[in-house]
Amino acid sequence: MSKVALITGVTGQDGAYLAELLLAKGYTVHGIKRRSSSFNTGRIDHLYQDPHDEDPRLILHHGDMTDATNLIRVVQEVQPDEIYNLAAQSHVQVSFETPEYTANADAIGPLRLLEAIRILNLQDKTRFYQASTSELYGMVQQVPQSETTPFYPRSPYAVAKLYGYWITVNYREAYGLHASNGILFNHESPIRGETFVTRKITRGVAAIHLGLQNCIHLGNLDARRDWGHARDYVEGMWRILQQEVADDYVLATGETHTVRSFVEKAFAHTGRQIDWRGDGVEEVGVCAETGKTFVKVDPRYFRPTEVDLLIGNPARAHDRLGWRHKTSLDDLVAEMVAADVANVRREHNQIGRHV
Ligand code: NDP
Ligand code: GDR
Repeated sequence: MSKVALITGVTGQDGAYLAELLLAKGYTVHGIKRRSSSFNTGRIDHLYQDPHDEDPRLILHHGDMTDATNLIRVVQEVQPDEIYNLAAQSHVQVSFETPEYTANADAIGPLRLLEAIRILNLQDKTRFYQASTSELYGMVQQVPQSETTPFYPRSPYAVAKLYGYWITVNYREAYGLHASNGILFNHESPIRGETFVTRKITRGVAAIHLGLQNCIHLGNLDARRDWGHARDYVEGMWRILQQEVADDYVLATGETHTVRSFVEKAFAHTGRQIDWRGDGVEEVGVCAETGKTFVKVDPRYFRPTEVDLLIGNPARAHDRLGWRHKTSLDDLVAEMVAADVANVRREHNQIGRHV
């Protein structure tokens, strides 16, 4: 009998990579997707089979993290061996604009799933993974950040995820659930959402390279992040749920880089060197060859409270899970820029403007 997994957030970046990984491992994969007025399954269309096929291995259910009855019904129907709770309003800046919704989906959402496991008496069968985040560390207390570093969340998103983290720990301790947190540092890919900084940069670099855009507008260039590849991190999620005893794990590369440095690396892949002039909101990135301004700072993208420095210590995951990130930042940037040059070219060719 193949194992059965339920992935919330299956239409997102991580959901797509995880579904692919679990299908390759022989799982039957159920995913929850939101109803949308337009198609929202672009990231998993290549994995999806006609539901009328005899034995589909990827099955989608409509649902929402804010709807407890729906979640209970789906969990009851699926009877999963493993639940990966990846669904969330995952954009930090957007959480300042939609704090209550973010709390409902990102904090109470995991509670609803944990309760579903209890209500349905699945605590001996179903293992639970909660998508926790390095944003929990927020204000820098100590670096590198590990499972024992104190939390100090700095956004409504991070505060909501703090509840998700602790309710997962609490249900493990109170009811003996096999429930684990992956405290994942930033991970990116060619299918990263377009409004996260890495993808915004690689799409912008591609459009500038093809002569379709003049400039990228960014916020805080000094923020430092520990960026890995999503493909490597979903492997870590799976390994976390294969442990005999549930626990919490940091997944990170152990390196940190500024947003400014990510910009330089991305432009370098199109043969452009960026020189920086001015500082603060006046800072611009100028193309060394042409003198054109390719990057401008726009305070609109500054956050009311920022997370300045993230660098993870993945020693526990190395030792206990045998997990290591495989993709270097340079390879990640190269893959993202190449994919976006192809994407932007295709989009423009489709509307008859060949580039
Ligand atoms: P994405 O934003 O790409 O995907 C989020 C997924 O959640 C999408 O499928 C989205 O659906 C779905 N979703 C959002 N709100 C709801 C809701 N109310 N009900 C049901 N589904 C919902 O995020 P990632 O794949 O990058 O991240 C996966 C998880 O990991 C998230 O919980 C995120 O907070 C967390 N995380 C991510 C990190 C990263 O660097 N990527 C690092 C640490 C944690 P739709 O497609 O319709 O929008
Ligand atoms: P983050 O990712 O907030 O770390 O959350 P994001 O890519 O949005 O920001 C990273 C850093 O870049 C700075 N920045 C900008 N960010 C965006 N989005 N747009 C800009 O124009 C811009 N300019 C500078 C930000 O201020 C920030 O410091 C991501 C999400 O995937 C979360 O769900 C996840 O929990 C964490 O990573 C780990």
